[in-house]
Amino acid sequence: MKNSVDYTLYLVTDRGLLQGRSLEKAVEEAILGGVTLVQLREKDIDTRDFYNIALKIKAITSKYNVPLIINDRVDIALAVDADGVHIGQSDMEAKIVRKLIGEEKIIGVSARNLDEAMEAEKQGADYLGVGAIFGTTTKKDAKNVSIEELKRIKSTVSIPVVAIGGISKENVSLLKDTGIEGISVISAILAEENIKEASKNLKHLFLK
Ligand code: TZP
Ligand code: MG
Repeated sequence: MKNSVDYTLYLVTDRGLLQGRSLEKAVEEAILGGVTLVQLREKDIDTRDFYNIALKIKAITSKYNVPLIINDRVDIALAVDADGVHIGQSDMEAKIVRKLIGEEKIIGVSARNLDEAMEAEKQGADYLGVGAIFGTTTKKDAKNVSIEELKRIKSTVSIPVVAIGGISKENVSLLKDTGIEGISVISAILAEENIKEASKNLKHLFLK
């Protein structure tokens, strides 16, 4: 399964952007619009709440056969039998996560330059999230990564690469000749009134 993951349109969640709408409904709409992979990303939340949300989101992603990745938390991923974990540069290292989570699960690593990308691949990452490519207000401490660096990473590593950070319908076409496997998006999907249409539109613009 982990070798056949479709990275084309990778939704990362942020409940803060939903303006009262439920995360379950938002994720379902996004999947109906063409999202191929979902990452549950929660900051400042109690473990039990994170677990309960993860269970609910897992029910939706399983219904549509879309893989679910959990941000940072190996324990939550194992507890809900998610498909994998996404870790950043200050989280536990990929090789340690691999020992805990096993060979079958997906490990994604955030990389901001070629060195981080190569190290993550060496440690057994299954894919890389590279960004922030465009300016973003969703992650306050995000550092900018140029499209040139993204291309360098893509042409050096053998694992799938997704771009993240400020990707919108206005700029997604700038990523088309980079060769990346997919785009990872928060606000251009979840802050939109019509989540399904926004997803459909982004996917179309990225693939066209
Ligand atoms: N990592 C790098 S940028 C970012 C993360 C989690 C936020 C992306 O959010 P948006 O709203 O798609 O810019
Ligand atoms: Mg992290």
